[in-house]
Amino acid sequence: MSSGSTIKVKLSVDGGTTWKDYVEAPSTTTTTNPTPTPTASPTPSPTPSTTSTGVDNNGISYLQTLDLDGYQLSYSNETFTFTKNFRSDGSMRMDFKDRVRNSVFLAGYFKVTGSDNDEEVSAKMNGGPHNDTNPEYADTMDLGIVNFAGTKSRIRWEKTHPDYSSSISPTYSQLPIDDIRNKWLGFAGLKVNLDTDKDGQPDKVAIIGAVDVGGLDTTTATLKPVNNWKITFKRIFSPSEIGLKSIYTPYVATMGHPELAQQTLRIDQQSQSAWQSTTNPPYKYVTCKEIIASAK
Ligand SMILES: [Ca+2]
Repeated sequence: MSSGSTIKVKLSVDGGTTWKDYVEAPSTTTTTNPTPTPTASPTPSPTPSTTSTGVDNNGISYLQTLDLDGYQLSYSNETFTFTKNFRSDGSMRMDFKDRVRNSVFLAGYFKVTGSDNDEEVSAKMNGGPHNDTNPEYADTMDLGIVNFAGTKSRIRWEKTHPDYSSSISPTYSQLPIDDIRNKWLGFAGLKVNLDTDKDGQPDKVAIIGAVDVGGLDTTTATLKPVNNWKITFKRIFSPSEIGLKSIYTPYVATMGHPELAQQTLRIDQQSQSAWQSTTNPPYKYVTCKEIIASAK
């Protein structure tokens, strides 16, 4: 933008020579080089550290299972790497020990076999190691996402290994679903801390189980998740209902052993050799993610 500038010139105003201020009128006829409007350099989009919409690297939806309760779930700290704990007795366990996650999402797609209708796909959340060395470290929320028959779900508390509480039923579910065996289906377990009175501290815990009854799209070579999720277990617990030593973070983390925090997906009565296959094992897209619930 050009504007008048004050310059001193000699003007003959009184027959002599007198310094007068002369203000140059802004030019309207010549376009001087306009100051170039700076092109806004786009702020580079950082890789989002959390996300609430879309799907993960394998096509699993970032589930919003507490939408109707007024919470948005944000996902972060994802891992797709787990410790294979595939046992000869048929118990297949996928252990995530990479970090403490106070609220957690566990999921995977499995082609389950087995004759026992009441075996189940389970998610062991908010816990620690299960062994006889420190049996009190277990302190686990053990969610039976669904039984093999597709008719039941439950949660139990394992305060000390191997002592379980009695089973607690969901307050909401979309069960029954079809029998889950001999087809690819998705299974998810969530433990979510909730701050219902908005004082910045968690005061309730939502436990949710879900099954992608659409399973994997076999018409695509990449077998993408269909994401037709049905709730198999949903209940929001007050702390007094949870028979554990530590509710909002794994007990081992409160005992100075955060490295022992563990989340596990477990399915019993499976074929160990099938699960050890390097070419076509009956599991895919197994993942563990941290969740944060925020009031909408
Ligand atoms: Ca609170």
